[in-house]
Amino acid sequence: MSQVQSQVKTFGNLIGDREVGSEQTFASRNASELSDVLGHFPEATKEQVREACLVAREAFRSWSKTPAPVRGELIGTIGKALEREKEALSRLATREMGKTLKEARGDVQEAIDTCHFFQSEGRRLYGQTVPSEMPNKDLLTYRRPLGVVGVVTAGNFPVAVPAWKLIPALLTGNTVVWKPSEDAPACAYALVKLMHEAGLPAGVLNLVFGGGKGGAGEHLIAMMDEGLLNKFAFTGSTAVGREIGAIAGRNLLHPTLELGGKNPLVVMRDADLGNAVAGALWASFGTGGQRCTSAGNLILDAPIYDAFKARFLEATREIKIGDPNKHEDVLYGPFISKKFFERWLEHYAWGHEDGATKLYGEGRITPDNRPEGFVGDPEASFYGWPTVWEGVTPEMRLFKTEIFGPTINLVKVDGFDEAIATANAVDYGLSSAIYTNNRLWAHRFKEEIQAGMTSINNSTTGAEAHMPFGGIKGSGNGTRESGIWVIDNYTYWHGVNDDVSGKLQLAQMDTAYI
Ligand code: UN1
Repeated sequence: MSQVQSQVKTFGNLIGDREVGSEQTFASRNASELSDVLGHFPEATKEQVREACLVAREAFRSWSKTPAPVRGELIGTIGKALEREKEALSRLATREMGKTLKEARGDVQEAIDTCHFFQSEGRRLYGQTVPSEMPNKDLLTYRRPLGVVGVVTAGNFPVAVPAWKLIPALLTGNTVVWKPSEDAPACAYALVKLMHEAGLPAGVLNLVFGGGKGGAGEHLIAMMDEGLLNKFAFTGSTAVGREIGAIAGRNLLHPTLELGGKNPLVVMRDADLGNAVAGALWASFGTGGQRCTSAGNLILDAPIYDAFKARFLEATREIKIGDPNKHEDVLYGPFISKKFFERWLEHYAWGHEDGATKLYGEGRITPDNRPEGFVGDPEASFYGWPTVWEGVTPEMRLFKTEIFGPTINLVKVDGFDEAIATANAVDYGLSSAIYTNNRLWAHRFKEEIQAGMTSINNSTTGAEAHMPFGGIKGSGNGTRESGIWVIDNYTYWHGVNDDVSGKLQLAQMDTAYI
């Protein structure tokens, strides 16, 4: 082990008030400089994951009884701590995940906004009083926490997306065991430490590290079958989401599932082309295409096809790519991991085999093959060329499959009806966008698009922290994150009949009957 590596810290799982290591560890690396190790993290064993669930179960007893306004105040304190640590946490996210600093700041800001939003919800976890059929009887409803929530998150939004789950789950009185992405464990550790230091009691939020398949993620999912979890919340692939959904289903749990997307961005013949090109460029290549809200297909109305294509390609050639730790002005950095890079690279073969035409892009950026705007060290990490395809049709894998990297398809259609049919011809339904000034087309798009989120004259990305986030079809099971709707996912309704009449009163029955 070299001098430098031996100074790298080894972190533990955070279970209750203990930091617990495991025999096996994995390294988290600077996404832009793979030789730079941020830390070593444990591969939590099944016993450790079970232990974390038991600790969370114990902590639930007191946390669920803590008055909701008090829990809300604590969420507010966490929000303030995040504000104080915003710059440090953003830089950590940029280093670990490879997104630009501007975006990392947005990632942390979204978590801060989430805290601000839910802080006061602690004072608004209203129930209802309901009129009874009978005199001298009160009917009341209460929201109750579910219990222990298992959380598994992806690495592309290492702060915001976990916060979408942790903050409302905790606010409503649940306790949590969180398994973050193996691509962003340092951000997770920093976030949980910050929450504990802000005053969150030990055991209320537990952190276990490791991989998905065969690792801590799978162990946590298995805890549903052991009866140790009352809810599961997941952001990640549709394939894993389906497995979680099946296991949750047989345990009668209703999981929160935020899954993949293949989001259409439509540009109609009357659109403001400058605005559309800017939005499409960001939707396609921002975050290196590694958002679940990134655009997957640009569906272009025939009359503007050539003009759009020319301007889009010109803008694509000018994209600045490189190490976001060193260059604040790059549009995107490296892939979050080799695994994601390799998956992305595979789509080149699909494109060629299925008969699409590649207009731009050369796969991995290498020392002797780099785009004009590249300012990084190609050997330090995995960088992908911004890639543009045309002649893509709905049967092709390029059209149908979420690729999660810097690649985009130009799909030519003729008129609104074909545009909307093409936009709906994928198995996903997360985000969507249309560029048009025609109010009827915009209206019809809102009505007819199969998606959980829609932008009119803006990118497919960029949902705000108080709007319902989530999809339909292969993008999820209808649960939502962000905003007030989330409360329903982390609580159940408890109906209470309080009879003060002093005699037996029966609903739906004539009392004289008994
Ligand atoms: C994700 O990619 O998992 O709407 C979340 C957006 C961000 C969140 C993306 N606010 O693009």
